[in-house]
Amino acid sequence: MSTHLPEATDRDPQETREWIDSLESVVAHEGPERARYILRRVMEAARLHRVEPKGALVSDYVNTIPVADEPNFPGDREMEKRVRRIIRWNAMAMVQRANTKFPGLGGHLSSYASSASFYEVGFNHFFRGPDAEGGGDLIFYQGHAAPGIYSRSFLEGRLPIEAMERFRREAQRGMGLSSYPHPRLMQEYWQFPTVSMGIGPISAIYQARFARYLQNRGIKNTDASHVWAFLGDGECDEPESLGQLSIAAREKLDNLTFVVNCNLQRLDGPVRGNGKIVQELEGIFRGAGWDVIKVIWGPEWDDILARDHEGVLRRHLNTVVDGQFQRFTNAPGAEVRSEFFGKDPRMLEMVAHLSDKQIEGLRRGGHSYRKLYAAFQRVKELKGQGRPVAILAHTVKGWTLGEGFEGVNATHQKKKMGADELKAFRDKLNLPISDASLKDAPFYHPGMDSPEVEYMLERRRQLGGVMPTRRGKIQVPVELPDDTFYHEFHSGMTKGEASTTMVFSRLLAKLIRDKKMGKRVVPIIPDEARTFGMDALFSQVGIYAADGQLYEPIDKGKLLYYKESKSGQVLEEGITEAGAMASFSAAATSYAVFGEPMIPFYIFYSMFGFQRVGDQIWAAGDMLSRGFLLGATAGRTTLNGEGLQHEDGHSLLNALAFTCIKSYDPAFAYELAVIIQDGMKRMYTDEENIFYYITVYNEDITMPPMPGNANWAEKWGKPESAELLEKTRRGILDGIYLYQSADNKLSHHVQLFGSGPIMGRVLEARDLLAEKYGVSADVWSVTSYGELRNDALECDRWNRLHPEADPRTPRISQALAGVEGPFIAASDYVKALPDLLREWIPGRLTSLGTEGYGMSDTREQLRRHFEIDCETITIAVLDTLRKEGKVAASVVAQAIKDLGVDADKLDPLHV
Ligand SMILES: Cc1ncc(C[n+]2csc(CCOP(=O)(O)OP(=O)(O)O)c2C)c(N)n1
Ligand SMILES: [Mg+2]
Repeated sequence: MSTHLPEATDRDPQETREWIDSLESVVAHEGPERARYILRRVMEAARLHRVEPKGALVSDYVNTIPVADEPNFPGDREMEKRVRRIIRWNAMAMVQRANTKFPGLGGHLSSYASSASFYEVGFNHFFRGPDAEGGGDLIFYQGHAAPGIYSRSFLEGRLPIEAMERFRREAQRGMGLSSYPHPRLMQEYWQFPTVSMGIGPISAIYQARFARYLQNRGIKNTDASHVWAFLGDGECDEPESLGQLSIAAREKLDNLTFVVNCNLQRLDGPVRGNGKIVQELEGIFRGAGWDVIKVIWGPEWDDILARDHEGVLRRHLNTVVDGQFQRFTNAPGAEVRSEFFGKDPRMLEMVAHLSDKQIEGLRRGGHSYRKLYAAFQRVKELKGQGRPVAILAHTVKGWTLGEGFEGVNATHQKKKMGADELKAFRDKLNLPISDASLKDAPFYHPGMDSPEVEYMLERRRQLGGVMPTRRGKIQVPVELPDDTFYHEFHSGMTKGEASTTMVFSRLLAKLIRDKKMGKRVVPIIPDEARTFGMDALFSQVGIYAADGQLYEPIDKGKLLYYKESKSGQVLEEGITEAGAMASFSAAATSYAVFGEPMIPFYIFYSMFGFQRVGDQIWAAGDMLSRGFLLGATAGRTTLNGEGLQHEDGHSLLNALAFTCIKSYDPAFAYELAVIIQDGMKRMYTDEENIFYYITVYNEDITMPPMPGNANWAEKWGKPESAELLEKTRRGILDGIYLYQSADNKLSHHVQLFGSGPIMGRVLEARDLLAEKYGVSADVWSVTSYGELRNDALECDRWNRLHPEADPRTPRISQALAGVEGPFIAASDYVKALPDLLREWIPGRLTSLGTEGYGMSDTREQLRRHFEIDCETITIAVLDTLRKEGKVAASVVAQAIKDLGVDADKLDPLHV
C-alpha cells in the first residue's frame, strides 16, 4: 500500500530531481490546479503505456489538509481546554470509582482518553442538536468511549452525581448508567448501540441512506441532518465495518462521516504491527469512493515537515510500521531523536533546533484541536460533493493517562490508576483537586454558573441543544386500517391454493395502497423478491434509487417491469442481509430517530436471518426497533430442494432468545393477518417496544376460513359465531387455539398440535388414525411456542413471588384446561420448541420436528426423513398411546410395517 520508493533504488537521481523540480515549479508559478491537471494528463499517458504506478490511492503519511489551508479556530481555546480537562478527569473517575468500590465492574479508560478531542471539537462546533433544523445530527459514539460522553452530560447538568456513581450499576432501574450506548436501558439518552464492533459503522451507513430515503420520498426533510460515526481502528477488522462502504459512495451519502480513531491499537496489541493501518484504511476508503482526510500530526510537526524539502522525512514516515510508532509513544526524546530521526542526517538536521523534551512533545494529529477542527470543517465544505468522508485520526491509546497507560499493549484492559498516576494526571490536567482527596478520585464539577459550564452550554444552545438525546415516543399518530381491511384474509379460499408467503405479499401490497398509512410501509428485500413472488411491487411502487432510473429497463412495456425511482418505496438491498438488517433497524427506529414512524417489513430467507445477522437483530432490539421480520422459505422440509445451507428448521428457536421479539409460525392466511394487524396496533398505537418474527412458507394450500366467520359457518354447516371468532383471534395471538375438534370420540382420543405447513400433515394423520386405528383427535393450531412459553414463565414467576395472592394461570394452561392427553406436537421446526412447553402440558407430550442438518429431496421424502409426515406422525401417536398403556406394542409394530416406514432408517439427528 505504501507509496514509498526507497532512494537507494533510484538509478538516476539527477533525472528524478529534474522531474520533481518541474512539478514544483508548476506548483509555485501556476498553482496547484494547473499542477493537478498536468499530473492527470501524465497519468493518462502512463495508463496508455501500462506504466501507471500502483497504490496511487494512498497519500503520504502526513495531514491531508496543508497548514496553509487550516481555518482559524473560532472557539475560546483556553476555555475549551479547561472543559476538556474536566471531562477527561471525570471520565477516568467514573471508571476508577466504580472499580474501586465494586471490583470487576469494568469499564474503559483508554479509548475515550485517545478520542476526547474528537468529541469535544464536535460538541463545541459541529454536532447539531435535536432542536436544529431537520432534527439534528445523528451520532454513533464509539461504545468504549461512553464514560466521556456521560462526563460531558454531568458537566452540562443533565446527569446528577448519583448517576455518575452508578456507572455500570443499573439494577436499580432509572438510576444507573449503562456500560455502553444502550437505548434499551437509557431510552431518552442513547440512540444507537455501537459496542458490538462493526454494528455501529454499518448502521450509520444505512441510517444516512434512510435519511435520504425519507427525503426523496417526501416524508421528511432530512437534508440538514448529518450522520457522524466514531469507530476504532481495530473495529475496522470487522467485515460489517468496511463491507458496505461502497453503498455509501454509490448513494452519494455526503451526509455521512466516519471518524476512525487510529490509535494503532486494539485490545491485545497493535492493529497492524507490521503495517500501517491508516494507510491501509485510506486505500480502502478511497477505493470505495470516499473522501479521506488524514489527521496524522499535531501542529508541532508543521515546522519540521516544512523543512523536509527533499521529502526524506515523508518517505521515512511512510515506511515506519505501526508497531514501531507505538514503541516511540513513550520513548524519551533522546531515543526518538536517535532511533527515528537518526536514520538520516538530513532528518536529524530538521530537529536539531528542538530539545529532547520538545521532541517528546511532538503530538499526533488526533490530539490537536486545531487539526481536528480543520478536518471537521472540511467535511462541512465537502457537503454537496456527493461523497461520504472518512477522517482518519492518528492518536495515542490512553493519551494523557500517564506512562502506565499511553500506548502500552495492556492499556485497553486497565480499569484503575495507581496513586501516583492519579496525582500525575491531576497535575497534567491542572485541576483543583486536593492531594488528600485524590485517592478517592472524586468527581469534579466547577458549578453550573462557572464560566466553563456556561461556555459549553452556550455552544450547545447555538448548535440546537444537548446530546445525546433520544425521543422515546411516537410524535405523529399512525392511522391503522380497521377490521374490514383484513376480512378478505379471514374468509379463506373455496378454490385454488396459496402459500403464506403469497398471502403476505398480497397483504403487504394492500397495506402499501392504504391511503392513510401506506406511505409509511417500508418493504425491504435482499435480492429475493422473485423467490417470494413479490416482484410485482417493483412496478407498483418502485424500487428506491437515489438516481432514479438512468436506463430503459429490459422489461419496460411489460406489466411487471423493473422500475427504479427516486421516490420508490421498496428497498431492494442486493445480496446483503447485513445491509438489509441495517436498513430494517433504521426504518424500525425512525419513529424515535426522525420522529416519523415507519413500518418496515423485511422479508428474507429464514436461514439467513438469526444465524447470519443475529447480532444485528440483537442490536435492533437494543434500539427499540418496531417492525416485522419475515422469515420466508421457512421450514426444514417445506423449502425442499435447496439442501442443508438453506433449509431452516431452527430460527424460531433462535428467536426465542430475543425476548423483545414476538415470534410466530402461522399455518393459515387468517392467522397471518391477525398477527400482523395486532402487531401494528401494539407497536404503533400502544407503543410497545417489541418487534415481530413471522415464518412464511412457500407451500401452496387451500386456505381455510377463520373459525367463527361466515364462510366457516357455511363450510361446516354451523352458525356464525362472533364469540368463536374472537376466541380464535385471541388464541392465534396467545399461541394456541382449537382448530378442529373431533366430531365423535373413538376408542382412543388424542390431542394433536400442528404449525405451519405441517398442520396439513397433522390433519392427514388425524384422518388416517380415525380411519384405520380407531383413534380420534382434536387438532390445535399452535402459532407460537415462544409466546406461550414466555407467558407461562411470567405467570410462574409472579406466582412464586406472590404466594398468597390468587395464582395467575398461564394461557397454555387456560387453553388446555380440562383437556385430556396425550398430546402429540409436530412442526417444521425443531422438537425443542414444543419441548419447551412440557411443564405446562397436562399430560404426556410427544414432540416431532426437524433436528438435524437435513438434505435436499422432495417435501414428501424430507418429511419422511424427519418423521413429520402423515405416516410417521400416525406411528408417533400410536406409540404415545402404547406408552400410556392403551395400545399394544404389536399394534405399533404392525403400523410401522403397514405404513411402509423403515424402522432402521437413518436417524435425522445424525445427518
Ligand atoms: C463484535 C465484538 N467483538 C469483540 C469485542 C471486544 N472488544 C471490545 S473493544 C475491543 C478492541 C477495540 O479496539 P479499537 O476498535 O481499536 O478501539 P480503541 O482502540 O479506540 O479502544 C474488542 C476486541 C466487541 N466489543 N465486539
Ligand atoms: Mg484502536
